[in-house]
Amino acid sequence: MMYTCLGPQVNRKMQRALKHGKVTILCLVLTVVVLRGTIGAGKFGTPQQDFNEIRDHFYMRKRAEPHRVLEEVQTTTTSSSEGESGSGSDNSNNYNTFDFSKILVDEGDDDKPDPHKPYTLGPKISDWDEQRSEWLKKNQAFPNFIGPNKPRVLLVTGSSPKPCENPVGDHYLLKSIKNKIDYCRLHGIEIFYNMALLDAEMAGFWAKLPLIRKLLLSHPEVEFLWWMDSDAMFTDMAFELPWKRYKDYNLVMHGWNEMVYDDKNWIGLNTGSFLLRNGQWALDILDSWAPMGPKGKIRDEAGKVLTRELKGRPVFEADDQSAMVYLLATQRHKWGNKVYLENAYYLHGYWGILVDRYEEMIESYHPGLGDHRWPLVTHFVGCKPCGKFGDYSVERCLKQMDRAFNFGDNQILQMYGFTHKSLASRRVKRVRNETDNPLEVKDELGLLHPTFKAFKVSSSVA
Ligand SMILES: [Mn+2]
Repeated sequence: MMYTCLGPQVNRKMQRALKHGKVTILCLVLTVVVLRGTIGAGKFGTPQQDFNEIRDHFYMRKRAEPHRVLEEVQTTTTSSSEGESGSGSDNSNNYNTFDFSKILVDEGDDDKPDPHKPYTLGPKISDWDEQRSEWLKKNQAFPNFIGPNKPRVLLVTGSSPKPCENPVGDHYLLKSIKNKIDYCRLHGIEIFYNMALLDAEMAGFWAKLPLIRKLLLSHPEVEFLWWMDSDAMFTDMAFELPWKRYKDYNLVMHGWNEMVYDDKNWIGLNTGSFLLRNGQWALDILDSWAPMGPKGKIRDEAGKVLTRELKGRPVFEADDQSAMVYLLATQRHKWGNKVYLENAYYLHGYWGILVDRYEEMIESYHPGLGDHRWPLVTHFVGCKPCGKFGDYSVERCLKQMDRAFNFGDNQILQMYGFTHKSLASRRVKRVRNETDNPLEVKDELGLLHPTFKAFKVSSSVA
């Protein structure tokens, strides 16, 4: 109809233009098809995912030309499929398609350490007990005990300064820190979340050592530092540690004396969740613990020694846990009398033996027990949701981490009259009716105002 209204000349021109357009579109489609084939984008992905994968591929290779073409294609797809209004051509407001690597600045290499200098965590300090008690005397507003048998505790955890390999890993880190914040708020414990690598030599599982030393020295008011891995979660929100039991000890780890001292078994103790008392003893054991840590040749060679000397240890570079077993097993006379290996409750609890029993625990027991009936901590050893590869199926790890999180979170939600619909569900349901007498409500576990959190009214405070 439109063609007939125009002259034959114009008509032919338009047909030619249309043909050109068709060829252009055909070329684009072919490009995408070929790219999908050659770089192996997701076989069953949506077109959106395919474009993301293709785009990521090119960002990785830093090839500007094809990436520009693809971004244009993508812009048109998203705006047409989602019917976006507004300025149109500009995609810079879209978080979904933004390539995060654009803002990651590479700051270059770290300073290379002098290979002839032996590694130390810091300047030698040998009178920390005197320095610290002097400080505590002068600063009585910052006591190291906040109640009878209630030491001031700093829980320290953290994760890599980089985003996770898969963004879902960051979501699990968020769940993990939320879980720790909940426990610590209830128990009057302070939290430190570290994301900085303080000492490039001590990357990986060794990073906690320089961090712990720094925090002990900067916070003399802290009596116990509680290290907890980011892959460990509190599953008993009501369990208060038996602080009195540890009054004569400086290091508390989950473990068994026979397995460490007799068998030298590399899993005789676990360093994913442990307590270290602030004092000269702590600085000394950190100094003795650290030498296998520096990455590269030292760590690799030390790994061989540990695998040879410890029972059941696979071949890999030196790790902090094996080094601790080795240190205690070979120098029991030096450290043993101040180390408490706890197994009366789960200061660390291996997830494999706990997660399938949560329903049974709910059926038969209640929070506050901390042991096999209701574990204080569920530790996802071998799951690496923030890394590239773990030792277990990703699906099992993430599913079970959700269950552990919800298991713990139900104890928080009950205070406010809610619970998760199931251990697998993010959604919640009401378990208590609203009331116009909110202060009359007593929560089931008494966690709204637990006695272990009550502040002592001190007479020394004016
Ligand atoms: Mn761990």
